[in-house]
Amino acid sequence: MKKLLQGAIAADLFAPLRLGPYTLPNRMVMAPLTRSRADDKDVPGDLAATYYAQRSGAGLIISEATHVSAQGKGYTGTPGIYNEEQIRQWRRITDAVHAAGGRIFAQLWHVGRISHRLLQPDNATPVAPSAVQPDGRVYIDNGFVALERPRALETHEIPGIIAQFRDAARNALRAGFQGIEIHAANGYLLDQFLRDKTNQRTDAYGGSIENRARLLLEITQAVIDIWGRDRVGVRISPLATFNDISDSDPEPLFTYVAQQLGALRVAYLHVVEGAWGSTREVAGGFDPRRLRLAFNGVYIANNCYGYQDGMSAIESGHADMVSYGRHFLSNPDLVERFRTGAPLNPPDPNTFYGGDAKGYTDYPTMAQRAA
Ligand code: 8OZ
Repeated sequence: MKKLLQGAIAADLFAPLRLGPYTLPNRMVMAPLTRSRADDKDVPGDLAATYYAQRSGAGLIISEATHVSAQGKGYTGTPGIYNEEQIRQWRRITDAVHAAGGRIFAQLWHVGRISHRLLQPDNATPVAPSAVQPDGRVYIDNGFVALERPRALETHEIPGIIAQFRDAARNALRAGFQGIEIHAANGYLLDQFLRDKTNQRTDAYGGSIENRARLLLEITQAVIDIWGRDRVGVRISPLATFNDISDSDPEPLFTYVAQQLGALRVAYLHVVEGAWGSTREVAGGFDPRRLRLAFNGVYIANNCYGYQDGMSAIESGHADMVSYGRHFLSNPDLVERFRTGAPLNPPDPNTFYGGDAKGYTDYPTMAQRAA
């Protein structure tokens, strides 16, 4: 039994797994999903408690990306975790998840340059490692506007960024989460520091791989100081180009990141394999197994997995857990459906972002559909 819990012998999606202090009932993770239903003060709504509780059959839920500060915001309708009202509402959400038998980690997020003055406190220019303008648009009020050229953070401002994550991690503890996932993926601030298209700094936070990884590792250590290493995970997306990001040589960069996170012995490494939301096969990419070997801890695979390839990922030892986004979005009882081979509800992209209960809390379980 002990061996099984450690994942050392053959297992499948439905085998329990020991993750830090927790025994997860299965290896299916609900991936972090932006749903854009928070209010204009970045407070998650009441429906969020129902939404997450409905998905408590997941071995682990990762919350939607949650900004650590007002500065870390880049979209309308995303929640924060930097004030009392937000903490109170997150507490209601985590209580609902626990009442339904689930576990939920908070995903902590700073968007960096993927923002706009109109979304920033005092209409300040968005911050980034370097003043490199992203190609892209941002939705504000009723339409899209172009992203702006960000301002490069001064070296003396870096401790303030680390403090934003530290404070948010403390808030998440008070809000009743089971752990933290640090969002270092998909072209947001920490990924902007990692990759050389967006990091052109000449101080200790730019240049070499070691320097570009420094901010992520310092933030990870700051969050560990509050939560302990075994309740902190990190999400990366080495080959994703979403949000106009890339690196000239991603393999050594992300192998180093995986090694260093392994040395810190964090709870898990969550990897968006390939191109976010589309395919795991990317021309000129590298085999994510290298990351797993370098990390040497619990590895969560993500990106377009289904039942069959998810099972194979676990059975072959490629991954310890698999995270599902769209499937969990439209199937609150996804674990049961996979277990029984039941058909899946298709997700409706029109209700992914913003709106109300439609496409949020009204996807039926198998039992509800049968009734
Ligand atoms: C889709 C739309 C808005 C944000 C990410 C937080 O990619 C996101 C996100 C995804 O990690």
